[in-house]
Amino acid sequence: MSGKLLVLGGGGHAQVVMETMISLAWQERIVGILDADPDHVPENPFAIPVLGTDAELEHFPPESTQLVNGLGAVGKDHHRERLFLRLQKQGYQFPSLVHPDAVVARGVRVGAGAQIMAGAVVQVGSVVGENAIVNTGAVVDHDGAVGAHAHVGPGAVLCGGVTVDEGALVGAGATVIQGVHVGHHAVVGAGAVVVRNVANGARMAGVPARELPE
Ligand code: JB2
Repeated sequence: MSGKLLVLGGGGHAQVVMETMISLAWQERIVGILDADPDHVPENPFAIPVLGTDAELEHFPPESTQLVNGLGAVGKDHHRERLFLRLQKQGYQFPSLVHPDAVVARGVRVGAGAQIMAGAVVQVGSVVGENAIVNTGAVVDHDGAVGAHAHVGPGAVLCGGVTVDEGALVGAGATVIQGVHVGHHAVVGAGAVVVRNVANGARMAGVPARELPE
């Protein structure tokens, strides 16, 4: 892989993304951070400069520059997902990011821009979709499917054969038992234990997890 790399967003998730990029020895290629609010980006320990807003992309065409999505929060407006899709449509490529201290079984398919962070384990037969996050220390056991733009939070566990559809969030430390299906853009709260299928867009919390009212 070659070419310049820009990080989108400079907040909490971007710090983890940048550490992963440094761990992959990509530092020579990282030219900077673009952020919607460039004056309030916290300093990063890697001395990666903030170049301005996404308007700066006009100086970094897709032919020479690849992007890394540093927005983490899934949020109601699906901003991380929309930003990825808009810039992908403009021709930008998003390399997948697999931390050298993640364990990814042979044959696992990892989509464009997917991010698998330090200490995560993705077991045999699984698929991680484009722009999805398997965050720090999360587990996707055998035959799992993490849909495009979905986020498996830090320390969450998907048991064997779990499917998490597009744009869904499984919060930190949650457990989803084997074979369960989590619908698209559903949200599973931190620490929940999901024992039944989750409807599209539902919000679940508790042990065992129950659907929260709108
Ligand atoms: O359209 C945008 C845009 N919208 C917001 N383009 C660019 N280039 N940047 C954008 N941003 C910027 O993303 C915001 O101005 C802000 O600096 C950054 C988001 O940072 P924040 O720390 O608020 O959220 P985060 O998504 O990086 O991290 C959250 O989610 C992670 C998964 C935190 O809760 C973390 O603790 C969590 N691990």
